[in-house]
Amino acid sequence: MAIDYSQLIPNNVDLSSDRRLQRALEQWQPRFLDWWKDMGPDGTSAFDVYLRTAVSTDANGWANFGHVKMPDYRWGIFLAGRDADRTIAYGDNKGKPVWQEVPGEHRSTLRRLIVTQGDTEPASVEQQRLLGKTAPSLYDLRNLFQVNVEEGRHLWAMVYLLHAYFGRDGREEAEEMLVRHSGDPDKPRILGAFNEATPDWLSFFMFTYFTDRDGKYQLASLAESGFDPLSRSCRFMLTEEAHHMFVGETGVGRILQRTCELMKEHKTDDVRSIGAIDLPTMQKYLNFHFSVSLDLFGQEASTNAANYYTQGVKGRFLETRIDDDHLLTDASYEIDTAENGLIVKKTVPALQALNERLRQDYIEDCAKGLLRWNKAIERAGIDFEMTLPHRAFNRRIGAFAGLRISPDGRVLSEAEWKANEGKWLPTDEDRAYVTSLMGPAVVQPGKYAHWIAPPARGINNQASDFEYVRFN
Ligand code: BYC
Repeated sequence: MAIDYSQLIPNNVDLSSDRRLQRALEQWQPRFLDWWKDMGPDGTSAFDVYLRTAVSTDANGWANFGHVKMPDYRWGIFLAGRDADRTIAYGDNKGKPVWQEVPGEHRSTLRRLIVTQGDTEPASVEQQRLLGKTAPSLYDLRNLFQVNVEEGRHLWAMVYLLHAYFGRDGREEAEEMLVRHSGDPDKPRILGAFNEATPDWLSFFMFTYFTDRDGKYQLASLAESGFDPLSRSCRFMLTEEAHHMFVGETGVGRILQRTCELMKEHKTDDVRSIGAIDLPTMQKYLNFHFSVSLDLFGQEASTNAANYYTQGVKGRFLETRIDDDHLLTDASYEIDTAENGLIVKKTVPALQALNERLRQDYIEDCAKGLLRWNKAIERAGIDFEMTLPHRAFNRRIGAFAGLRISPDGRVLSEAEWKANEGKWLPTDEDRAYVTSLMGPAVVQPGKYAHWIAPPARGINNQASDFEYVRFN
């Protein structure tokens, strides 16, 4: 269904046929816009930004480009098309038709998952609120804003589900989405990574590479849900998510490229003296964002995850492409866990290991970008390799939470950890240095901050000096 942009809330869910729901969402809308004004990208409401806006959910419809003021961005509700024959692919309900309404027995589980998912979306916008002030180029500024408006729209997608299917509780949860705030000591966001600061662009690129990639894996698992409206929302969100990870991968890649160029040009490793971000500091930022993102997958052995699967509420990554019985009642899976202060391998029932299995899929995906970054470093003739730290490094959730583990996976004493922590994670000094490079936003079309290389090509193939943002 094409999207009617003349409506207050653009949508492809035939919202006007349900007046009550439409009214409820129209009441939430001004609160959302107030939140965007107060907590979204600071001081940007007059800017015209070259944004991609979805006009329909088919392949040609979701990438329409034009200059838009962000408060006027057509936030809306888009669900991927319905497959009338879709059945639940796994668990106790395998083979049964998917649910168009929420089954009573799964109501609280589904609500909780939707709230957890929804909470991350405005959280990331809050985390990135001030980055526009120090954008390294108009190209990057535009990408930041694209990510921000899409996270806002993802919130809309989850709020629609809460309003449409969870009655009064759902409406209350939708209100709470705008009351919790990233890093707020009294009302924090639900998941840890979304309460960390994103104060500089290196953090932003690492966040979009690592944390948005958790989004990809969680959304893909929720896209397998037996609750069809959730599945359809997540399928459409995934199309948008790909760009966020692209921003992260190319952003980190462009910083690496610039650093390597300057190392060669000045024949030095000491690039801080010439205003670039040194490779060891980039590795520390990587270690931080990777480990914080690993926590987002939950416990290694989880009965919650087993229940979600058995009930048909949340599946595995690309569930239907996996060649097994999709019941997992007799299967086992080997996980890394901790016992008596040591990292050990343990075979557990596969149903309990679903968080860990998803984490493993995620780790393998993360490694692919590092291969590309390392090739670029090698091509530059520089002897340095970016690596993913061990999955147990710097964890706060799960079996390794109480342990001190080095990036290469050795269990350490507290004293050893303290003596080396500053080599592995960004220190205050590192953060101060990176922050010191974040000058006023670079606003001349085609110009870039000193510490980052230009992109290989423009958005939507625009020329290198295209005016992605007009400030008015
Ligand atoms: N922080 O059995 P477990 C994205 C709690 S990112 C705090 O493992 P479960 C995006 C857990 O709640 C994707 N608490 O739990 C990216 C549980 O509490 P109870 C977001 C945590 O449920 C960038 C207890 O520990 N989407 O979209 O299997 C920008 C036991 O744990 C954490 C989702 O996360 C944590 N990290 O797994 C914008 C999908 N981890 O029951 C957006 C929805 C665990 O003891 N969420 N706990 O009170 C889920 O599927 C699950 O809630 C989780 C947790 C995978 C997160």
